[in-house]
Amino acid sequence: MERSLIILKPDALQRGLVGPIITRIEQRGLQFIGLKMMHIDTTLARRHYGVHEGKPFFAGLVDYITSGPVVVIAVSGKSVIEVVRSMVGATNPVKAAPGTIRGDLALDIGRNLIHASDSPENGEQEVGLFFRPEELLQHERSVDRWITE
Ligand code: D4T
Repeated sequence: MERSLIILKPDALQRGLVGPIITRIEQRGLQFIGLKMMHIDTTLARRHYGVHEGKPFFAGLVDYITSGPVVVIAVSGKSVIEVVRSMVGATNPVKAAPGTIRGDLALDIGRNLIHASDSPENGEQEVGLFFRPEELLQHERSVDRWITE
């Protein structure tokens, strides 16, 4: 089982796109194990985007992700990293395929609506960074046998 951290970034909330984006993820059959609204502070933003420290877009990225409330979601399942990344689309919405979240709903790399973990290792690390263990509710769903064989 993999875990992925999804962040619906401040533009998703401001634009009223939380519902439509969550609906896409939920309708795919993915299992949510954690979900909350929060305001990311600078310390957490710098940790989360630490790999980009020193790059020209780093300051703008931290400003953007800390500019308002976000919704963070932890999802769990087989191949969930690849499944969610393919639903999200390319980092730059200009290059994101139609049918993806960014390809349908976003236009600018600096306002690309959503984050999703890019490897199983980063998924574990990021879920641990944004959720306390007691906030994660792994549970059985009776519908799962109709979603995975
Ligand atoms: P996030 O991490 O926000 O889900 O985006 P991605 O995983 O798709 O892409 P990323 O880590 O490479 O980039 C993080 C974040 O930085 C912004 N960015 C990126 C930017 O503003 N200019 C750039 O040139 C790049 C590469 C967009 C996403």
